[in-house]
Amino acid sequence: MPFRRRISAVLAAVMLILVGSTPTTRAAVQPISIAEFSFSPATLTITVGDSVTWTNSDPLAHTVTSATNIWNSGPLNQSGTFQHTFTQPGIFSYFCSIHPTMHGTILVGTQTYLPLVQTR
Ligand SMILES: [Cu+2]
Repeated sequence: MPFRRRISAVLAAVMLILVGSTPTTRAAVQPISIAEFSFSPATLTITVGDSVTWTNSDPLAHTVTSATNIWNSGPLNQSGTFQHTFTQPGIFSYFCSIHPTMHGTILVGTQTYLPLVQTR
């Protein structure tokens, strides 16, 4: 029955809003290592408000450069670190500007749809 279906859709939308507004987790700092010419993990899923800290373990410099010019670490020498906080949801690609074959992706989700992103 169409009317009941519409009510269900509205209820589902309200429930999503309630779930999304419940502060069940705090902002976290997530580590990514740069080692042997790769970012590890290469794809990282985080929540809006989380920060990512990259640490270069290689004996030569790398950068963490946003593909859309949102951030750029500049050269990080061995043991150098760079941190960025993600305040908007989205898919953020980055690379090393010294070795452009090095790529990484940060998936920034809200609590509402983060489980969908992680579903295999
Ligand atoms: Cu590099």
